[in-house]
Amino acid sequence: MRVFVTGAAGFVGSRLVARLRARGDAVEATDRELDVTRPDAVGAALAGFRPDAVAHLAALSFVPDSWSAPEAAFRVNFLGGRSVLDAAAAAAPAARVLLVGSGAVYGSAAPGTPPFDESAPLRPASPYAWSKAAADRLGALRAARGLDVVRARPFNHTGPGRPDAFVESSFARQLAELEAGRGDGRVAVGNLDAVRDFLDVDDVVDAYLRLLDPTTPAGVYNVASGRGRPIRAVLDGLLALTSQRPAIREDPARWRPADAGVGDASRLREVTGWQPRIAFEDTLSRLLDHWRKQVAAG
Ligand code: A2R
Repeated sequence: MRVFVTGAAGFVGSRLVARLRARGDAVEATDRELDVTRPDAVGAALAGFRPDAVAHLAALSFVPDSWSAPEAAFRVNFLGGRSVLDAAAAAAPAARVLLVGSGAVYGSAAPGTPPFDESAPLRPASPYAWSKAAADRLGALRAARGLDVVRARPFNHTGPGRPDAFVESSFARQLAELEAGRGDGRVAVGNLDAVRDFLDVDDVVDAYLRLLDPTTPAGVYNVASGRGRPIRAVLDGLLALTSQRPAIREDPARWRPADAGVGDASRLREVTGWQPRIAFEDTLSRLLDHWRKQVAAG
């Protein structure tokens, strides 16, 4: 298959490209050098490559940044998505388009609420989530006009290389630093009662490979474990992997009221046979090892 990937240098995109190439696909891997907010450039690139499938992952992906720069989030995440959809309709109208959105489009629920399935109303609660919800709605409109669009709504995913702006990677980095004798013996945390749904990034890439398959029916798919984990359990999981016993310091800058974001991926499982294969403990272990190496390398 010929696959055109945006956001190919990112945390997920780099792994997706490696998997596609390993199975023999011809891949056009693009990132910042092809600014997705420039429709003409995206159109020319797609017309030149003539893909069978497009995986659109380019985004500004960190939610707090979207509060400080909402225009940028909207431009890249919504208008960038529009560029890709329009370019595909014009230059590769038969291509499967995988539009990677976010489970954040559902907003948040009280801890203990059942997981969101794809029929849950969209209640996005940040500029990031608004921009992803807008792109999702546009994807649905383009699909109604005949474009072969799959909208993915991934929940949290992590693994080695996840930036430490994200909570689980921040904990792992701090513990690796304590092991190396750095820091003040404390780990800074936000609200440990928040509940999130974590997958290993490699399981998410596996889901995207199935969703890129043109025999998978188009539509909308959550990509989620279905299991809510309090952030406290993520910290405990990492503490089980180290002899460090740090004090916990609540960082007011990271603190938010506790809420839950958990997805129901029954549809993805039933339609594609996908299931997560990597135990969360293994994901945390690889994440911590990654940070140990980073810290050792300075
Ligand atoms: O912001 P950078 O310099 O890290 O570059 C990101 C890139 N990107 C763009 N590419 C083309 N044109 C743009 N205007 C543009 N703005 C940003 O997209 C980065 O290399 C890539 C996205 O990768 P990450 O931020 O590492 O996201 P991740 O975790 O791989 O998530 C992939 C998708 C995104 O749509 C997320 O919103 C969703 O999964 O959860």
